[in-house]
Amino acid sequence: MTETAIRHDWTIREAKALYALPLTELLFRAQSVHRQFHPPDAVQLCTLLSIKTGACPEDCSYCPQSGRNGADVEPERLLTVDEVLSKAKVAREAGATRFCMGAAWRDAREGEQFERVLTMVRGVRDLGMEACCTLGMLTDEQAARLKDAGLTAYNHNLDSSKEFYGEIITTRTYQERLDTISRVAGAGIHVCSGGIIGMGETLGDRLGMLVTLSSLTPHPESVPINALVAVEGTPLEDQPPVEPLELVRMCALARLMLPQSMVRLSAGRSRLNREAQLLAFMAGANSIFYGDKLLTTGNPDVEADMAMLRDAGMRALVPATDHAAAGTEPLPVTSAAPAPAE
Ligand code: SAM
Ligand code: DTB
Ligand code: SF4
Repeated sequence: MTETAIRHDWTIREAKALYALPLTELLFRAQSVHRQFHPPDAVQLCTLLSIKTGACPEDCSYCPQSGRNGADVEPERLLTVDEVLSKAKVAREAGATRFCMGAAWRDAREGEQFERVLTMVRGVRDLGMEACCTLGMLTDEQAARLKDAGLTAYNHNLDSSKEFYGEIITTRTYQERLDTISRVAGAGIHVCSGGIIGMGETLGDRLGMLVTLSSLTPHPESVPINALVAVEGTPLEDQPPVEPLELVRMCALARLMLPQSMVRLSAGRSRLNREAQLLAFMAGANSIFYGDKLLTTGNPDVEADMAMLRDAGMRALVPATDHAAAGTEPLPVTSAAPAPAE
């Protein structure tokens, strides 16, 4: 196979043509690209923690944490540094290499709360883990301070296409999302940006989001692909579940259009059986949220994920940068494939 170019000029038309390929052909192409840029047997394990839950002023119609939606989420103040770091230690013990802290804010707070988040970031880095935050919009100064604290990545999703965005959120614009992403990249922090499928959008909207992500320079370091978790009390509570093969195809398109990015099979994994998840890995997904909870909703048990990876003979990814820095070989993985029965 010829070497894959990193492109910033994908069109919806091209993306639709790929999407329409027979699944076997699409998987083959996506896996061929995957192997040029990533080990085929490794999955990044990222653990999420909601550090500030609920009562968000934004009106994102998918989100159980919006104070304008009627989901049964108990609002919580910003956690203490100790509370967060004790969860990060548990995640590290379980094998996670990235710890992602999410806050239900429109924009990151100033003052003591922001200082606290910076201390959390430093603490997570001191534990030897990658640190990611998602705190809403940022100023240039906040982005620079997060970078100084050692933040690895900042999650700020485009969520869908520019055209569909106004249907799901009215309290901010697509351009504001792009502006924050550009501030994050400008500060030298890796961008984590993806979206949600299953909100009532068209295929063109799903692929339009990937076209926009691929137009960014550089491409986002990671791209979470979430299937809507339709939470009771939100305006999207009655959306039908995403068909697993649509999620698999979406992962394949993300892999083909964003060859170097980590493609994270994110929310909605609880509804997928192991075989569907393994198809998504074949399609180029190489990262998951790992831990019994996402922010406010459930996620597969750690034991079930370990068993899935072990039975598939796959391993947890160890960040290359940490290896290079430590001059070490990849850690032995708790999920090492068992010897076949004699
Ligand atoms: N408030 C910040 C923001 O919106 O950027 C950070 C937290 S927010 C919960 C992070 C992301 O979670 C959203 O951008 C959305 O993609 C995802 N998300 C929220 N609710 C979801 C749901 N019910 N199903 C799937 N993904 C969801
Ligand atoms: C992302 O794209 N998905 C994560 C993370 N980034 C912050 C959040 C998923 C949230 C699912 C609904 C919940 O648990 O509240
Ligand atoms: Fe708030 Fe983020 Fe949820 Fe939107 S997605 S309501 S900004 S927490």
